Amino acid sequence: MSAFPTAPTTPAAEQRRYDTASLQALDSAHYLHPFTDTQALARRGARVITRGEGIYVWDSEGRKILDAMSGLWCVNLGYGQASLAQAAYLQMMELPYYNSFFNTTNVPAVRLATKLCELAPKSPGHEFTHVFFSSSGSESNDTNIRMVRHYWATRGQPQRKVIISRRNGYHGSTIGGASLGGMSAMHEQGDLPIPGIVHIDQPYHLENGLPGESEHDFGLRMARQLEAKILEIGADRVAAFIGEPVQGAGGVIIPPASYWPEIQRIVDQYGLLLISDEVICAFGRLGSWFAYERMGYRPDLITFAKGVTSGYVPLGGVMVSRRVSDVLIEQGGEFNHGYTYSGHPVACQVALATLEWMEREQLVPRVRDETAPYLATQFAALQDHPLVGEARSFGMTAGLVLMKDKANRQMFDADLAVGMVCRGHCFDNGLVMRAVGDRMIIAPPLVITRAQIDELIGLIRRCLDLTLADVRARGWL
Ligand code: PXG
Repeated sequence: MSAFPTAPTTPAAEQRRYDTASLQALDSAHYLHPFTDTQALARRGARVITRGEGIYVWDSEGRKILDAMSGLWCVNLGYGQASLAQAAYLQMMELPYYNSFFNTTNVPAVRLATKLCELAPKSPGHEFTHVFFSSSGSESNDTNIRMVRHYWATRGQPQRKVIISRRNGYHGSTIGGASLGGMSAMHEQGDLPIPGIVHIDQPYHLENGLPGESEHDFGLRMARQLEAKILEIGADRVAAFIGEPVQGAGGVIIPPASYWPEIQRIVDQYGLLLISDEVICAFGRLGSWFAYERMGYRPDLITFAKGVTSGYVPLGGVMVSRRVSDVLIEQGGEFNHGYTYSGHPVACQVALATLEWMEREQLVPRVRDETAPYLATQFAALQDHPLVGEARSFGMTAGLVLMKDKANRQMFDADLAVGMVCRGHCFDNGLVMRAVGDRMIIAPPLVITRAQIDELIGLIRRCLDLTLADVRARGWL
């Protein structure tokens, strides 16, 4: 058998046969994976994922896995959605590509930009009028850096360049995106952040809260770090603040309810732009089309990607509110920025099919009123497990903390990497659940049903039990 079966000519109804060992050998010989120690992966061999259906994927050995991470926070409609594939096929046959430079445009990009502006809520003095397209979240945040600096220069304040972000935030992996992000391991490689980007603390009560401090007070205190930072730098030098509504890659960090309204107050007081990085949180993930609706703030710019096409093809972008678009369009002249694939017709057509499917199936209200509240109750119940110190969800994101001694809020020694032990048990038991340190996180496809949530919670509980037995056997408890 060749390592490579022929490319699919028909949808796979049943398991194809693969030579897993050969694929793994070629994988380690030629494929540099993202965020991966290639040498360590070569020893273990990558798991080869070969197909998906609904909320499940299968590997090359035929093992079924419940994908509680929606791929990488993106396959919101689950696998095997024929209408998305059909949209891509038909658009490829009609017009697979044309650029949006040099006074040209294309129909899917126009329709999608219009649709996205319609979907964002309007309030007096606040609406989204325009969309700039890219192919990823990272590119979109690079666009944000350039756009906010161009905005302030156009307004006659070119010194207003600094962007304030948060430690343990994630905004992508390009030089700009990784600089905006607050991941120290990323900053260590390649002298990041670039100049003009500074970080404040994240609103993570468990790590940064003071003894006895309420969540409410903690939220206000963390938001006020923004004010202190603005005053330290000088308000006339600060261009924007960027944050994720709920931090995803950082471990599903759900801010206290007091946090975002206070950020809004500070942003208004000092006049900076507010960027809501909704690459994970938009398009129903938090039970609303856009995440800021649930959080009590009004961004000037929204970063989006991932769920806009349910991950079926790459697409990202920046939604631009009237405050910014009026200045850019009326006074900004040419914005010297763009990507070959800005407004890619196939990607935009798949996005339109995604949004149409969501509207037809009433997916956002279903998540908000039905499945997310059910997940919230079932997930929080995991807190009775001896290893679980805290278990919370927001919409279709959830995180729990593995603790050595939950009564005394004592964590395991980080070097033991208990989260990775737990992740290993998940892997072996047909469940994709991520470990971020000792936080175990999920973001299941938005199409997950109540019965599937029961199955998911059952799997998590089984893996927690196995982890507990393992940790005891190793003498760590
Ligand atoms: N912003 C946010 C909030 C993200 O979550 C990006 C920007 C960058 O998007 P692209 O499309 O350039 O990857 C992301 C991406 C993880 C993980 O470990 C999360 C992301 C990407 C890779 C890994 O959870 N989020």
